[in-house]
Amino acid sequence: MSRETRTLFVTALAALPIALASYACGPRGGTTEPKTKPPVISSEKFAGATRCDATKPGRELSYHDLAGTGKADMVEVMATVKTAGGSAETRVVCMEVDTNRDGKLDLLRTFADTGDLESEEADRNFDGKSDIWITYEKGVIAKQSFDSKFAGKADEFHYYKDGKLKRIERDRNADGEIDVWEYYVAGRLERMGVDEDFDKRVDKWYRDEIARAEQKKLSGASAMPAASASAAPSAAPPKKKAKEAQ
Ligand SMILES: [Ca+2]
Ligand SMILES: [Ca+2]
Ligand SMILES: [Ca+2]
Repeated sequence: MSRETRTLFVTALAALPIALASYACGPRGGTTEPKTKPPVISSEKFAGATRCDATKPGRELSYHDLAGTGKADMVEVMATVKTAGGSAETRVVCMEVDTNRDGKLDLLRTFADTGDLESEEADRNFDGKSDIWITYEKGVIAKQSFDSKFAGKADEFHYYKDGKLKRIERDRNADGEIDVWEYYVAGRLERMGVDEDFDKRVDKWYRDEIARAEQKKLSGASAMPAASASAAPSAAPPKKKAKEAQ
């Protein structure tokens, strides 16, 4: 099982959802009973962990030793939920994993009563603080937030519609205000607005440069819009969108 755990972690860095398939089927069958349990379960550590509150009535906590080291490296919270058909069923509503086996849980997943993935949260640098948060709507990715500098707060936000990336917002100077807006069409960066002096207004829109860069990329050359390139006519800065970000 150690390989699976490792795979999970690697995937957690880049694209948490992909790893889910292997877990959704449940590692429970293959796990051994751990001799020791991790010191904390996440309710206190992860913001989105109310689903993990095993003290609620009808909830049940179980510990698993995926790596076979004798220590628990995974916790699951089961709850009795009502299915669409009206019958009661026991399902996993929360799972937490210690991906690097340092005794601390660093990956959290919560599931809706329907069984759909609801949220993911992870501590990628194992400093005890979450630095990536993902939310899902009916099991489909809706938003990803990153603390890209491990500074204690999210500074990069990816928004999705119907599971497809639509917009990325970045806060480059860590003042809590978005200063780069990137818009994606069919998975490709179409235009980008940059607030260069951090006054919350876009100073430069890149459009033609991006199109040219895409062309170059296709012909094998490296590509990003050059800062010196002339900017396309500017539209009003998307202020509302900046506020959307937490
Ligand atoms: Ca860990
Ligand atoms: Ca962290
Ligand atoms: Ca900023």
